[in-house]
Amino acid sequence: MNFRTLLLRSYCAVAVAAAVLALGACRSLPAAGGRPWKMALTMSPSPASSAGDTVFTLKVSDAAGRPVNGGTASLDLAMTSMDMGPNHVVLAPKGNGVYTGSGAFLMSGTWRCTVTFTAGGRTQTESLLEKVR
Ligand SMILES: [Cu+2]
Repeated sequence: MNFRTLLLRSYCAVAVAAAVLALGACRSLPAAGGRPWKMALTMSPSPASSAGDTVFTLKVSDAAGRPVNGGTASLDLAMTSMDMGPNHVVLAPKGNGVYTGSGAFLMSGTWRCTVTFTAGGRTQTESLLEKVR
């Protein structure tokens, strides 16, 4: 195993650990303690592809499960392995706590998708990792 292989393996281990952390944090999100909302992000296609645009759908609900309307929602997309510059996607309100928008993953690989949601003077951010084809 040469140095390059070792580096790649180290990177993969870190990426997997980060993915597990991100997903774990997402699933076990408490409604209280500074995180007022439950946010679920889905993508179409899934997994996302660098060959075309991806449609993002964010569903936001409060601690009681009621949809949160009247907020502003956006996404920032960044590769974990390199700086590709800013990639900001604004999500438009569709009612019933749903916010949608489309954006482009410019390369295949692992991307961090950071959601920022603001309503009633509070902001919550969450991120997940997407393996883009
Ligand atoms: Cu890249």
